[in-house]
Amino acid sequence: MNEKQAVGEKAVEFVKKDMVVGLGTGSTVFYTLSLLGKLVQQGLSIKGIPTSVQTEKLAKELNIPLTSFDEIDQIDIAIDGADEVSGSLDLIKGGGGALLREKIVAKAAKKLIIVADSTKLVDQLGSFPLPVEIVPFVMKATKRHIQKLGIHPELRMANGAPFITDNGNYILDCACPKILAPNELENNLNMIPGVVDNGLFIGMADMVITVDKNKEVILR
Ligand code: ABF
Repeated sequence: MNEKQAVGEKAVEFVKKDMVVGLGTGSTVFYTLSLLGKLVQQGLSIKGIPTSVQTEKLAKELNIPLTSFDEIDQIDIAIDGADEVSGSLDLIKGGGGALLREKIVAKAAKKLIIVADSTKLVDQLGSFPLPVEIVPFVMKATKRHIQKLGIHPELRMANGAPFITDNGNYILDCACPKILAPNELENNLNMIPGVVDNGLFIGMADMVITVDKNKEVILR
C-alpha cells in the first residue's frame, strides 16, 4: 500500500455515525473518500460537504450523501490533504486550486484532520509556491500589491489559459522566501483588495496523519 493510501484510509477511523464530514480535495483524500464510500454502502450514515466540484463529483459517484451550508452551520470533522506541513502543523494548501472552499470547510469544522504523505513534511513552510486566490477583475494590481510584500506571484495557467477556480477566480502561485512569520503573511495577503484568500492554514490542523521513517503511519 502506498503512503497516500495508508494515511488517507487511516483518517476514516475518526469518522463516526451521523457525523457531518468535510470532504477534502486531492489524491490522498481520494483514498479516504473511496473507503468512506464502501462504509456508506455497508450502512454508515454520514453527510459530506465537498470542498471542490471534483470532490462533489467523486462523492456522488461513491454514493456518499451530501449536504451544504444552506442546511448546516457546523461540521463535525473535516479531512483534507496539504502541500506542506510544518513541525507546528501549519500548512500550505491550494496546489489543487481548491483552497477557498477548503478553508471555509476547515473553519467550520470542530476538528481538522490532515492526511499527508512523508514528502509533505517540512521544517519551515515556503518551498512550495503559496497559492493565492484572486479576483480576475483586478489581477494586475493585485499582483503588484503582492510583489510589494517581497514575494513573486505567477498566474497559474491551464491549457494555455488562466486556471479558473470553482469560484470563478484566478490563482497566483507565489514564490516566497522561507515563511518566517506565516500569521503576518496570511493577514497581509488577505488585506490586499482583490485577494480572496490564500493557502496558508495557520493553527487550524488538529491532527496530521503521516508516515514516519520506518514507514509506519503516525498521528501528530
Ligand atoms: C488538497 O490536497 C490541496 O490543498 C492540496 O493542493 C492537495 C494536496 O495534495 P495531494 O493529496 O493530492 O497530494 O487538499
